[in-house]
Amino acid sequence: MTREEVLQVLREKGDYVSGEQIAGLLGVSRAAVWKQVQTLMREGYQIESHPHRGYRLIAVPDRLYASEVRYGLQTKLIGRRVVHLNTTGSTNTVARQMAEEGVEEGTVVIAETQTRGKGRLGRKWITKPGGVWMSVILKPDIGPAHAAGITLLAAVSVTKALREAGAEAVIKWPNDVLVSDKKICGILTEMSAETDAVSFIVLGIGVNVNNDPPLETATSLKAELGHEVNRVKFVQSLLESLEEDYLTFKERGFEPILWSWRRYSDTLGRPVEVTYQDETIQGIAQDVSASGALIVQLKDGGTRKIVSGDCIHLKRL
Ligand code: BT5
Repeated sequence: MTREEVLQVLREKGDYVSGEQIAGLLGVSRAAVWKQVQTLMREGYQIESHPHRGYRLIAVPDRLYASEVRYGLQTKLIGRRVVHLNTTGSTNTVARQMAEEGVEEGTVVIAETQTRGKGRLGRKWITKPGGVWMSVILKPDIGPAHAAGITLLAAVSVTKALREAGAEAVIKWPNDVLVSDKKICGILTEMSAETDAVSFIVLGIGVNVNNDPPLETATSLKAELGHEVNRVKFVQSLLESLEEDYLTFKERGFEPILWSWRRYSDTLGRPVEVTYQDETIQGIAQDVSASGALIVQLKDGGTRKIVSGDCIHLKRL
């Protein structure tokens, strides 16, 4: 018997339930039930314990525990397994190790804080308590050249979840989601691949939710909405939109995802400055390709296809 099972009984009853009844339902001793109740209380669950009436769940902690995230989660694949850590170096590193050990697709690693949050190209990702820092293990049937498409897909899913939470989110190529022109989310897609096939992808998603924005150029849901949100609900909504988009991609490829991306994109149609491989170019962002590359129209009329780089939105003319 696990504490999750005890928690589930308490949740379903919604009122007092005796230790004896729980013990009977789960086929264990009353002492074993009490032990799990104590563990739950240590984790921050508020449980009232009454000598005659039994136990009653009063409040759940503001933690992204697996038992919270999975409770009521409407997905089949993404989040089948959730691993919660109070703190770790980087959820992407933990997820990569798990993927190498063969963990199933859809596994999610979530941490309350990270000590070495990673951005792209060795940059740092600032991780404050109150945000959502997680990595999802995916095993898409694609070649390594198409992995960037997964970043675009995730940006679409995050944008949908942020909009559902009430923020006017838009996408900046390649891996940022912005609200009020400030970065609310960054995505770090890492992969392990053979020459012609991806063996797994670690999709790292960081969203400033109930934390204060860590930089001038950043914002958070709390800062935008003026109040905190329920992080568990936000993660569930994010995992649900991610599953929807990922299943669409599995069935029909990147094309329908690209259409959503174009709709949510703040980059397309704009003058942009893109830096990649020690080169900086300016032009108008025209489109994205099926593999996630940005197509930029240069002043001289030519076009450039940029697979990965950093993009700055310039003022519209
Ligand atoms: C990213 O890199 O935006 C990818 C961020 C991915 C973070 C998640 S959290 C869960 C998972 N585990 C990890 O270790 N990472 C992933 P990039 O495009 O290189 O942007 C990095 C830049 O964003 C930094 O140089 C800062 O300027 C800015 N930045 C850092 N922390 C930020 C934050 N919390 N909010 C907004 N901007 C931030």
